[in-house]
Amino acid sequence: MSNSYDIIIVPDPVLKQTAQPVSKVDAAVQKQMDKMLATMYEAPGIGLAANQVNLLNRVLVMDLARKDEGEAPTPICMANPEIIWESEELSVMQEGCLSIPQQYADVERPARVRVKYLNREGKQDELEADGLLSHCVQHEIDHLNGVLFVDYLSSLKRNMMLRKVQKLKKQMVL
Ligand code: GNR
Ligand code: NI
Repeated sequence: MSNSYDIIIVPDPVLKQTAQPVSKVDAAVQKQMDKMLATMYEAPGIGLAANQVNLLNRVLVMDLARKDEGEAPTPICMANPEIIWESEELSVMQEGCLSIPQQYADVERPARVRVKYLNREGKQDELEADGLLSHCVQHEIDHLNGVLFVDYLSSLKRNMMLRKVQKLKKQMVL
């Protein structure tokens, strides 16, 4: 009956798995999207992918509105997202991940992307994103492909961050 999911923290095999396309956006998928949004807002974070809540369908949610600064929510729900265009220009931004708590690193990605997806109503839609939204949607699609932002770092940095999260888990700081 809970209105939110538990967020999976590294290491967990579900975070390395590829999520499968949804055949249609039915009531169950809409309910999942709503519950993922609630989970993301509660965390709080600006994006959440199905793998992070132990589900392996290609569903993600995002909202970059600053609720703490009084902005109205601007939820974006996507099923079966596909990057159909990416800029040659690259962008470096500091990223974090709810599945790798309290760890942050610069990640380089295409600066702008165009994404095709099914929206919450099951209709084809497209989003062209730049800046933080571009990093976020690419970060979430990576999750659906079993890829984490630390996978772009050197193994030294990656292992350091993963060890820090283990230590946090053991100290029960979470
Ligand atoms: O809350 C989040 N912030 C963030 C910042 C920069 C780039 C990507 C993100 S997504 C992250 C939430 C998360 O882990 N989504 O998978
Ligand atoms: Ni993440």
